[in-house]
Amino acid sequence: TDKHRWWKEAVVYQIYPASFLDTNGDGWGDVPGITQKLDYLKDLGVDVIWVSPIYKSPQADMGYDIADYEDIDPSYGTLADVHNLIKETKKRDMKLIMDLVVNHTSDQHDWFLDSRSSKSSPKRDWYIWKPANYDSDGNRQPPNNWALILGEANSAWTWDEKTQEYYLSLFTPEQPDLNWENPDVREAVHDILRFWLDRGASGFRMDVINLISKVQSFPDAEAIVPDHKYQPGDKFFANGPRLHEFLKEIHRKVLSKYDTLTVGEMPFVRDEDEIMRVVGAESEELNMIFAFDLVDIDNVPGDFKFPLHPWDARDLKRCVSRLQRLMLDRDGWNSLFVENHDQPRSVSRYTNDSDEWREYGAKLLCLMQTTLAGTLYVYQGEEIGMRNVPPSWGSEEYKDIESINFFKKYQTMYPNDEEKLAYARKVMQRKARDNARTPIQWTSDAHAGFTSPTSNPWMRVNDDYKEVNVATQLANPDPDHSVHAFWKRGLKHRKIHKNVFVYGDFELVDPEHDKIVTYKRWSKDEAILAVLNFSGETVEWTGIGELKVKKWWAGNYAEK
Ligand code: TEU
Ligand code: CA
Repeated sequence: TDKHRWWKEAVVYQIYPASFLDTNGDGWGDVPGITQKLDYLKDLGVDVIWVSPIYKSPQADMGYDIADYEDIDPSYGTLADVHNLIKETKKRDMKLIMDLVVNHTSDQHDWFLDSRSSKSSPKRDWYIWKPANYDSDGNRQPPNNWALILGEANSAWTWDEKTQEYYLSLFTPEQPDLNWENPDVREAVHDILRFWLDRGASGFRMDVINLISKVQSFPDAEAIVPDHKYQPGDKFFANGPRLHEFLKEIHRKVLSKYDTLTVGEMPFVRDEDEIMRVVGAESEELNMIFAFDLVDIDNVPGDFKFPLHPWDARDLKRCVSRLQRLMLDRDGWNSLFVENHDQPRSVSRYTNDSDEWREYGAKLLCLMQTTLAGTLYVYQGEEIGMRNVPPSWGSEEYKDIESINFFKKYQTMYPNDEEKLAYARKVMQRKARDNARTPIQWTSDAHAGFTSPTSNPWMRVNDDYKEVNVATQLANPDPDHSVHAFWKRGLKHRKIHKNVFVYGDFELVDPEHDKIVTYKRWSKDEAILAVLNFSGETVEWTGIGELKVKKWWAGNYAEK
């Protein structure tokens, strides 16, 4: 019990506010909409809500481009609405964590406007500016060959006409990277953390926090993706030379003075020692990270994200087991998630989402997540088994800048090649971030009850809302007949039996089986065996060996 912490046991629910609930009829979700649903979340078993960015933002990347860290975007409400939301969470013994996006700002942030105003601006050095390179034909080229993460056909460097230099903008040109080498930048970030902690926030989800330290020589990346001028540069900007120094500084100066939950988003990095440096019990950096193993399972290694990579239960077991061991053998901690606003819906990705199988698939994923160690993150809509957008939607329904850039790239590279464009549409339907960003389906009424019947949702509602919605599932509180009720029960049992599910030991059973995921979890006085069939076939499995199963606990097929 000396290792027990509230943030290990907490169930965190991620809210993507634009698509959660619209209360003023402008078709865009808002902060009062979150407050209105707190009782719903409490009843589900949620302890902490993580709200994706609601700060002032031009929304070039849905709020991950922040123009003012200490104010709320009017489209979401006011600072007073947020204070009220925090007050209402506390009333219900819940907590709220904010999304901290400080690898970059919006290009409309005052700091950047100042920085780009002239080479002698006092804020010039708050961002990463470099002179142009010139090729042998005398054409202007960016300082290196890094690709834009959300638009891989383009450079991660953006040319500024006025001051005749490039600035680094890893995600989109509207998201210039801050220069963390400058101590004033770091202090300004510390102030942002204090601002929100002093207003009652209980911690942060830290956006791409492992990208804040870059290799200062900014070398060219190795060319690994064919037919592309610009290449993934993560080797030089993920977990860079000063990352741990910067994280320890945040801890020393700010976090150590509060009782917080901190989770750092950490793409690209797999090295276990490197992860432990961040999340080890003695590290004084972060409580946990989002490791990408599970959500990268269908990505082609060394490629951009859209190509489809086949996988089976063995791959899943390798990911799961590696991350479980990190917590149990090495005294680190980790998070548990299969969905967020950057990923397709899990029921579509890992299981069969047809009408016949969707509910079974959603319950299978619930069983896996509620029985593994780690702080559990449930993404809005996951608790009712929402699925990807239908294949019938045209590319114009996709609103995410990444999807738009991806489709544009195909149109430019392969104009009028219907086969290639059909392929682009197909992989978007499988992997685009839009899949998780459609409005939450609350009811079977117009617009799924997300907004008023007479208004227009900012993004199209999934066609399946009459069958898949919260109201229908709440009306049927039997776990045999409702994904929601199944989740609610799973979360409840996870709390009651936390010694097994949160803190217990873990061992894979039958790791080489290619269709089922099987493991044991146990504490001093209880043990469970999970047998999860990830294939579309009936599997007969007799590998139970010496184990004696006393009680059938829960299954995705009807139990009665
Ligand atoms: O995501 C960063 C990230 O590395 C990925 O999850 C990325 O979005 C994905 O590979 C693209 O397909 C974070 C945010 O979660 C994301 O929404 C933002 O766009 C990004 O940072 C920039 O702030
Ligand atoms: Ca609204």
